Amino acid sequence: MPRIITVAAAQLGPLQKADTRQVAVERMMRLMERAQTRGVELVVFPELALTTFFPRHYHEDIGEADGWFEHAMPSNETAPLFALARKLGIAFHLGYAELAEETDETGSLRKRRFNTSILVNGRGEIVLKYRKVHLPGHAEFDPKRKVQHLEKRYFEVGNLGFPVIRAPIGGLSGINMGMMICNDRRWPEAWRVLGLQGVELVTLGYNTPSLNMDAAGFEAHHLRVFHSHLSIQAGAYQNATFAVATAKAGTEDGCELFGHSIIVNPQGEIMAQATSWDDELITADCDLDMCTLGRTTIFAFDKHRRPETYTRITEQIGAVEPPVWSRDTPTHRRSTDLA
Ligand code: ING
Repeated sequence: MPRIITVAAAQLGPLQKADTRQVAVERMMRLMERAQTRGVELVVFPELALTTFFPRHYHEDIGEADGWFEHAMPSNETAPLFALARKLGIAFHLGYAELAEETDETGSLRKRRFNTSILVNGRGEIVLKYRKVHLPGHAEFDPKRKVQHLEKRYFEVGNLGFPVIRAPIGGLSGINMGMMICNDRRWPEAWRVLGLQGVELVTLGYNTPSLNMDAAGFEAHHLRVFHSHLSIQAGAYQNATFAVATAKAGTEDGCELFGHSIIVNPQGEIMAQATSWDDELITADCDLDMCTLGRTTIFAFDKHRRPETYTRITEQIGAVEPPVWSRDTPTHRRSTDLA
């Protein structure tokens, strides 16, 4: 019996600073209703889907930004989306800014802020939560930048790892589901940690500027989308998994975010792509048995991986300078040589 699930990327157009959560939830509900007419069983919404991408705005006092965060989930504003999901029996992935009262690693109870996503099943139950690990940008105001990107100011690094859960979704008794958020998609480590847990469907949302906001140098505009797709297609192929990547797009507060949401299969092929920078639903029928070929041949991790040669990946943070060749440099170095 083929294990087929119909999924959708529910791309959102821009959310302005003045747009309320109700505006965002209404638009997401319309997309979920449209998804239902196409037999969709899982809808993936973007990163920070309830508000404008507020990390582009600087707040001296971080507490002033608390209004951008959800203090509960479901919240009063998101309850109608959960109710519609229950009514239609549709699962969904939602990205939002999470404000939690939680103990930290020192054991002290305090306000903690994360860039979070949840996976909610067709009965409105939260079956998985993920907190963004790779926070791009900077923590302090950067006068050189055209636009700020203050995720390191407003969010802590996610403390839930990259979890995978096998959960019933749609008509299937179990799918190995995993999540990541935006910048995570650029890091092969994130994909591989999910791949090493047998993930079959990675869902992710993103808010990515269409122009390079760093003052660090020119990057040709067409490369923004290319790099996003390259990362997702490579991650899906190299871990034999499907991926649904959903953008928040369009011009928010004068800043352009690109769309180009995609659904990718375990061969790395794009199955569907959004063509607008507005609210748009793209769908695909994913035959999960397609994961089997990759993970039993080229990417049969247990047969081919050599972790003893990968120690640098977990023991180093940044790159180190290589040795300079000289006539008496040995032509090879011991794999454990971390000098
Ligand atoms: N946005 C961007 C992303 O990783 C970025 C930040 C853009 C980093 C382009 C590097 C290059 O897609 C978020 N929200 O992570």
